[in-house]
Order: sequence, then C-alpha cells, then structure tokens
Amino acid sequence: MKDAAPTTVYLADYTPFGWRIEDVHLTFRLAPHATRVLARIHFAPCQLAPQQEFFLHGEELRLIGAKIDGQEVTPEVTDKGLTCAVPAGRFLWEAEVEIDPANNTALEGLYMSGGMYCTQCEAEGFRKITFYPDRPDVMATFTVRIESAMPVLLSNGNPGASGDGFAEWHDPWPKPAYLFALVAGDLRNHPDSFTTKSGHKVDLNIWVRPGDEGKCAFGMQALKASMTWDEDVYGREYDLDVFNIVAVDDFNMGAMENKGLNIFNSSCVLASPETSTDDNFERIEAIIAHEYFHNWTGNRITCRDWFQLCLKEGLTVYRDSQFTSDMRGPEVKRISDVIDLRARQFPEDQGPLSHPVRPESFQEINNFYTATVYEKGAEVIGMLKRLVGDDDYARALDLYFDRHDGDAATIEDWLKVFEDVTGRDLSQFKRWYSQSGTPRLSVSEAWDNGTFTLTFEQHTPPTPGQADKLPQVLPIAVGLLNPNGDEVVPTRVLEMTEAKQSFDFTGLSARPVASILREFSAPVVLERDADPQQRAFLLAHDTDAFNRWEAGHILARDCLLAMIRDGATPDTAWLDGLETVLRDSTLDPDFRQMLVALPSQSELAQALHEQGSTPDPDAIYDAVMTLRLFMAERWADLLPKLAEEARVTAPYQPDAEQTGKRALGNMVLGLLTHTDGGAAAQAQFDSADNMTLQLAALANLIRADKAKAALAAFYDQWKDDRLVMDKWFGLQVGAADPGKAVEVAKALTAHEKFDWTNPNRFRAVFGGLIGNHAGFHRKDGAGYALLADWLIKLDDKNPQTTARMCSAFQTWTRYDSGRQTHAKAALERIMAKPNLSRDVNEMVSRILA
Ligand code: 0A1
Ligand code: ZN
Repeated sequence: MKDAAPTTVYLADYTPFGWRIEDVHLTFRLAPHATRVLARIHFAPCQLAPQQEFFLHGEELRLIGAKIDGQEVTPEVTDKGLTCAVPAGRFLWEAEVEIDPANNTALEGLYMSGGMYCTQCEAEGFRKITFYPDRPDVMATFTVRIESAMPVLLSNGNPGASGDGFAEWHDPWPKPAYLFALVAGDLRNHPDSFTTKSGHKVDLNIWVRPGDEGKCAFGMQALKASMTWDEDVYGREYDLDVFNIVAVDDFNMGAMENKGLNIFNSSCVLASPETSTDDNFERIEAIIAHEYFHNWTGNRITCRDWFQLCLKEGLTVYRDSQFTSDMRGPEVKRISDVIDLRARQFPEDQGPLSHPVRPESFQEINNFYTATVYEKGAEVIGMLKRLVGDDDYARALDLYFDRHDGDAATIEDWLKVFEDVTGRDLSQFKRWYSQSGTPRLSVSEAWDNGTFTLTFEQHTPPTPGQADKLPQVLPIAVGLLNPNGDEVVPTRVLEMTEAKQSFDFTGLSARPVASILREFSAPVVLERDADPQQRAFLLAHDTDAFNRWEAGHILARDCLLAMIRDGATPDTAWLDGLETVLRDSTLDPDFRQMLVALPSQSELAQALHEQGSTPDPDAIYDAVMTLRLFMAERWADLLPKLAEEARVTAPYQPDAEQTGKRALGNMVLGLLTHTDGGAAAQAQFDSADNMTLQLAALANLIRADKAKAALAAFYDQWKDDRLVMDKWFGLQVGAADPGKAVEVAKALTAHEKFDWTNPNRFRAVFGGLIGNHAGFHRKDGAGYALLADWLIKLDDKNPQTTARMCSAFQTWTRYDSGRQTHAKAALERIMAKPNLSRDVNEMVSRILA
C-alpha cells in the first residue's frame, strides 16, 4: 500500500537495537492459507538503562497471541509492527501469528511456488513471517520445527530430529533474520558430498521439482568447484554438515544466500546442454559461486545496516568474478564484465537513478539492489587491490575475516583493515563509496627529447543530490609500445589523486604509443583524442587484451556514430585491421568474436547524447544493420573459414574452449544471415543438438523473417519446459524487427503460456521488449505505453519486480521531445495508479525528478 508520505531512512540516523537476542525458536504449522508461526525468543537488554517498551517489525501478520515470560500481553499493533511494554531484564517473548503464503504474490516472506512453500527474507521479508527486529545487525541462533505433510522439510543449519509430518533444524551460527529460510515440498534430490581441507564431510544437495533431476549435475559441479576455490584462494572453509540448494520457479531475483539453504531462481541453477545455452551455463556457474561465497562475505560477516549492502555484494561479486576468471580465462571475463558495467551501471550512474555505492538514504531498500551497489561495488574492490597489490590485499582479507567474523560490519571496518595492513590513508579513496556518478578522465600527451608525459584531468558531472564532486583516487594502468609494436614500458599503475596530474616516462628512444587504462583499471569514461591510426595500431599490437579489444570497440563505435550522424560509409581501414586480427587463429575464438560484436544500440544512443546530439533509435538501428551487411559482404570469403574454425566435433561441454568456438560460430551465422536470407540459420536450426546452436539459429531466422516454421517446431519441442519457454517468449520480442516488437509482445501476452505473475515469464516478454532498443523506443510511444500498462497491472501483485523494470525508463530524457512526451505520459500514468506500491513510487519519482 502506498504510504501517504513515504518515509525516508537515512544512514546518518543509525542507532543500535536495544536488546540482544540469545536464541530464536520457531515452529511452523504449514497450511496454504493459514500457516501458524510460533516464536519463542529470549531478549536481553544491551544498555545499562534499558528501555521500557520495544518495537518489533511485522507486516501482514495476524497476531493470535503474545506472552512475555509466560504472561499474556496485548501489544499495540500497526501495519508496520508492534510496540509492547517489556521487563527491564532478560525476558522470553512468545508470539503466535497466522499468515497466508498461498496469497503472497509479492514473493517476499513465506510464499508458495508450484505447490511448494519457500521463503525470501532479504531484505525485509522476515517481518512477514513473525514479529521480529528485522534488521541485519540483530544476529541470533535459530532452531526451527516444521510441521507439514510435505515430504521434504528444510531450514537453515544442520538437521535435527525428524519423523512423520515434522522436521527440526538447528543453525549454530548467529545470523540476521534476512538469512532465514524454509522450504517444504515434494522435491527430488541430486546428492553429493564434499570434504573440506580440514577433513569435514559436508552433504550437498540440490532439490528440484520432479522431472528436473536431470538438470542438476552442472550446478553440483559448480558448487564443488566453488568450495575448492574458496579454500584455495581465500582460505575459507564451509562450516555446516550440510549445504542445500533449492530451485524455485517463482523468484524475484537470481538467487539467495540463506545460511546453509540457498534458494535459487530455477533459471539460475537448472541446466542441460539441450535446454541451456553456453551463456546460461556460465551464468549458473557464477551465481552458484556467488551465493556460496556469501557464506563468508555476507553471512559470517554481515552488514550492520542496509546502507552497507555493498560490503557483502561488492565483495562477493568481486570474488565471483575472480572465480570465473580462474575457471574460464581472465581476458574474456574482464571484457565481458566491462561490457556489462557499461550497459547497466553507467546509464544508472549517469541518469536520474544515480546513487553512491553506499547510498545515504532510501525509501525502499529493495530498490537499491543495483548495478551500482553490486558491479561498481566490485570495481571499487578491484581498484583497492590494484593500489595495495596482491599480497597486501590477501593480508587485508585475512585480517578482515579474523577481526570481523561474527560481526555486522561497515565500510569503515572494511577500509580500516586495508589501512592497518598497508599503513595507507584511505580517506580519499573512500569517496568511491560516497560520491555517485561516473568520473570522466581526459588525457593529453607530450613528447620531449626522450620524455613522454601523460597529463590527466578528472571531472565527475553532477548527479541527483550531489552538485559538486571532489577528485577521486584513480589507479590508471598504463603501458607503452614502441612504433614497431613492442612493449617498451610494461604495465605500470599511475595513482592519480588530483583533479589534474601529469606523469613522466623518461629515457625513451622514440615517441611511444600509450595503452591507457589497461584492464579497465578504473570505472571511468576515458576521453582520449587518439587518431584512428593510433587505435588501429593498438588493435593490432596491444599486449593488454582488454585495451586491444577496446581499441577495436572504439573504432567500431566511431564508425557507427559517423554513419548515424553524417551518413558516412563504413570505415574500411578499421575493417581491414579487424580482419587481420580475425584471421589470426592463435587468438582465442571468444576474444575474436567479441571484437566483431558491435556496440549495443543503447550504448550508441548514450554516446550520441554525450556528444550533444539527440539519438534517433531508428537511425541507430539502420546504421547497425547497414554495417553488419557491409561486414558480411566484405568478409564473404573469411566467414566460412571462421565457421570452420568454430566447429566443435567433441561431445558438448560448456567449458571455455567450446563456448568460445560456438560464440564465434554464432557470430559468423549472424553476419551470414544478412546475405543468405537465413539459409545457414535454417541448416543450423535443423541440425542443432544443443540449445546454444538452436537458439542462435532461431534468433537469426526471426531476424531474416523466416521463423514461422521454426518457432512452431521449437514450441512443439519445448512447450513443457518452463525455462526454454521463457527463451521462446523472450527471443520473439528481443529479435523482432523494431517496427513489430510491440505487436509481438502484445500478442504473446495473450498466449496461453503467458503467466504474468511468474517473474521469469514477465521478464522474458518485457525484458525482450526493453532490450529491443528501437522497438521499445518506438516513435509513437507504443513501447512505453505497453510497458506502463503491464507495470501498472503487476504492481498490485509484485511491487519488487515491477519497480526493477521501471528502470527501463531511466534514459527517457536522452531522446527527442516527441518520445519524451510519450515516456513522461507513461511514467505519469504509473504514478497516478491508485495504491501504487512504495517500491514503484520511489523509482518513478526519481526517474521523473
Ligand atoms: N543477496 C542476493 C540477492 C537478493 C537480493 C534481494 C532479494 O530480495 C529483495 C533477493 C535476492 C544475492 O546477492 O545473490
Ligand atoms: Zn550477492
């Protein structure tokens, strides 16, 4: 329900809770519409002068009765929680409440999905289960008894007694309520085990719906690889007798790190070669790792308050990126992380939703599970590691785990371990946590008699609530190449702290070519007036894979911008340089295909906007299509050779080697489709024996407007597989001709398999629409209007997913006045919805501000 005046919570207002919780005992008597939750909790006052009453959060709970030390009490209950007079000393709180999981469509708290009970408590869902101080700094041990006729009954920690219709669980590790979890259902198990370095045997289980048993093996392998990696790289062992993962079909996010009982969106754990693409496999591996790594960075050390969210999320994303790098190769991983950062975090940081990595206020914390907190949060850790070096990073992390195990910690605690280990003053570095916006870094070069000078200037444009910015600490990794392409100065990290700063390289015999911001060593926009020859030189010779890719990427972007702005013809010098790289079969196929993947249409829109012109989505789309056709024609003899190199003959494996080859092959197929009318795509579709090839073929058939039969065949083959059906829904909208995307989306919402209350299905269709840049930003506003219609509809059921999808509108002021008028009307229509959720109200207000 919309608050009359939504309340804003401030970091500066943090105050500790007045009591410690010694233990929590919960009994669940499960029933779809009338689950009873009985809580027995020992509270002990923290202060010397204890308060006389306490407040416990509680929402959508029917209080049946409450007692303190065995005496009935009558607390004052509101829609936010209860207030009750309490004794001065230690006391036992008992409360019985009734909840309605079957009608919980927000998917927060205890809810039902496909007949099973499950929970989602982060960030503030536990208050929908029982009255409790639902804040991360209140940590307690939990003992849980589940009473239900369901065959599988799970909760956190280690299993205790169980029997007909009940099971007990005890979690010995104190935890905040957001890590609580419960699952009850008719589930099948994929079991395995892992023995930790110190010899502790851990039972591992992946629990799924009957029929999904065959899709667990990869997730299990990823889990064991993660457990080994965290022991080897961070010295972290698992700490319970059992680790359970459950796959759930209805889930707002990707997965959740509940202690000992991770709950996953089924799309983020279930995999098989026939039903999952290589990208799905890689993402599943990364998410399993991410949730597992939270056991130390998030669970053993948690956050004092939700403003510190990046403490666990930035670090855990950083750790899962390191893991993927180690599993699949650092170069391609770094490039794809930067592509993702620029696609999701940069627009956020440069638009109305911009906020610091550690926000200072919020109305609804669920709106702050953002690319800024997660991905920029991880970038900040990468910079810190680069500044202090690998050894001191390892020492600082050891100290962090030693010093803060069992704590609810802050960013100050985190930075302090680095200060203590290195003796550095990190007060300026800390601005990365408080200052929002993407710094712009410009560079100029000078050459004087053997000395090469780079002069940098940094500047961060204003963001909402922050007009003036101070200089930040920027680690700028630079290497120098001499004119024949050899590296004369290997990578050196320049530490920039001023608004303007110069760095000299002396004793050089010839003017070098600088490779700047290697490995994308800081999350900034680098403004460099390099001429195309210099970029082509770096594309040909840079020893840093990221900058080699970046040189090609910028050439591609500039070529497209010139085509869009001035109607220029494609830059053949760049294409010839690119061709030389593509022909180099010593290079990783995945790296080569990344070089050919053109900048996304929204990146081009952003670039045009930055250059002061108004992006026209249709012109951007046309330029990309023209360029792709041009490439396909120009490379008519190269493409079949690449296709041959990309052929995989061995049995399917989702490993880096095969994945890279298939990615190259699918890139070739995408270009060929521009010239062969879809013949190669049809052949690939007919012979495909894995989803990576099948789906790419289908996408190209859609683009070639030859997909009618293939779409029907695909539907027939996969209509009973929920996750593949999501692909079928999403692809039709995402790959549609922009002029048709809205109509396709509309038609799909009338399909019998369109279940709009399932977040995955809703996101398939509308995420597909949002991803179809020119389709969503259609001139007549039909894309905006359709999305608004459905967001308005979904808000009553699921505010969290609705609010997340509102971010599709965050770039609306970039476009022409006609589109702006349509977007604004759509946003205002959302704002005017009766009983608009707090989640959506906050998002749309910020977007319109
Ligand atoms: N902590 C989880 C993601 C997550 C966050 C919020 C949720 O509900 C609001 C659910 C899951 C992670 O980082 O994986
Ligand atoms: Zn996380």
